[in-house]
Amino acid sequence: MFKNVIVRRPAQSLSNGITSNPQLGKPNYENALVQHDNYIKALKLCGVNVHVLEADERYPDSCFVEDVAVCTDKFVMVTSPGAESRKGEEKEIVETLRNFYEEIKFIQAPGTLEGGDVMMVGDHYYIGLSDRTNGEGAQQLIAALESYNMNGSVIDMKEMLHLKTGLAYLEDNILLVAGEFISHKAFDQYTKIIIDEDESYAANCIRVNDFVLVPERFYKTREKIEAAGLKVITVDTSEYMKVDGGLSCLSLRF
Ligand code: CIR
Repeated sequence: MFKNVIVRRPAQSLSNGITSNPQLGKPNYENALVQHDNYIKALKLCGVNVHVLEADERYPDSCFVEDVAVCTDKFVMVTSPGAESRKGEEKEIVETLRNFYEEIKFIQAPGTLEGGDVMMVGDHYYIGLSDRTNGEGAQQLIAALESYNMNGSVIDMKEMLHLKTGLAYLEDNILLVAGEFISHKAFDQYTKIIIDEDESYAANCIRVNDFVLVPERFYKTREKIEAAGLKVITVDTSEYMKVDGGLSCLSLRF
């Protein structure tokens, strides 16, 4: 069960966020704020306490707070973003994390790691080796996990921005999979829900206690998740999609 969630309000500079989809246009700030309000409301429906941090204009992507820390039951790892414009964002979360964790660890250079590349399945953490997360960063996280009797493994990847761009663990052995992860051997033991190519953005869902948050207007994905017996809440994240962000990126859950 998750008790706490941390989010950061979007900055007006979100329009300068990193994107691989410039053809979608720039995010509209007013809409982004409304969508963020609705995201917070949906999280509250899941029964968690939502801690809302102020916008940080210096970092266009700072609302994607998932990338700056990896929260486990026993410790928190402050990451080291691989994207140049995001370096330093991680420092701004440390004071907040001190309210929740006694054990705070830090990824050290030359290691890089972004939380979007880390997927928790019980005590096991899958770590995607993406353009943002390198082997050194992954090994530092694995060593920290092992010192607390947990473990991790690395996943090679080629196409996706982050591991969780194409994967979401929905508990009960159910895994949402898209694109390059559909036939990845590492995930053979799971009951897979395969995301259609035209809905691949919707692979970035989150299970929060009794509900799965699913992006709005991805009808086939929603149907498949409901058919697996799970309760769905939809949230519109279209403004965040324009800068490659989704439901998981917008929060830290622990
Ligand atoms: C970035 O490229 O860093 C942001 N525009 C999007 C971050 C998405 N975060 C995530 O998938 N965890």
